[in-house]
Amino acid sequence: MYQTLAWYVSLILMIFIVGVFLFVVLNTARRKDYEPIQKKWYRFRNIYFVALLIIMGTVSYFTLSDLPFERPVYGADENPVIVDVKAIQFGWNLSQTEFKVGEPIEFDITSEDVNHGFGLYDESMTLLAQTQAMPNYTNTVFYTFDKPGTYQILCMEYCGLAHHIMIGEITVTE
Ligand SMILES: [Cu+2]
Repeated sequence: MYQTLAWYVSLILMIFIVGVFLFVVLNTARRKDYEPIQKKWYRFRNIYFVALLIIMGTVSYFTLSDLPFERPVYGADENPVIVDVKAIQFGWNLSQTEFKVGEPIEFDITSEDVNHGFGLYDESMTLLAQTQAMPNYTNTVFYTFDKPGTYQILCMEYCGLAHHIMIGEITVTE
C-alpha cells in the first residue's frame, strides 16, 4: 500500500518538476525589469524568515521543554528495577530477564566490545524502546511492561558477521 502511495507521490512530483522546467523554458524569451521582481521576493523572503522563526521557536519551546522524553516520574517510594545490560559480539547479558507487569524498569546499557543497538520488541515485532549500546558508556532506557509475554532484544547496529543472531529474551508475567 505504501509502495503504491510512494509511486503516485513520486509521479506527481515528477510531473510538477517537468511543469516548472517547461514554464522556465517557455518564459526565457520574455524580458522583464529585474528590480521590481527582486524587491518583491526580497520582501517575501523577510516575511518567510520571520514566520519560520516564530513557528519553529514556538514548536521547539513546547516540544523540547519535556526532554528527556523517556524519563518517567516515579512516586516517592516507587523505585525502578535496575537491570545491567551488556552487549557483546554476539549476544546480550542481562542481570535479570524475568519481570512483572507494571514494574518500572531501568535498563543500564553498555557494550563490552563494539557499538551495538539495543532494540526492545514485543511479540508482534513492534519496537517499544531503543538506544545505543556503546563501549565505556552507559545509556539508560526506562520501560514498564503493560502486557505479559515474551519480549525480544535485537541488535539494531550492524556489529559483525553474526549480528543477526544477536537476540535476547525477556519474560514478563502478571
Ligand atoms: Cu550487535
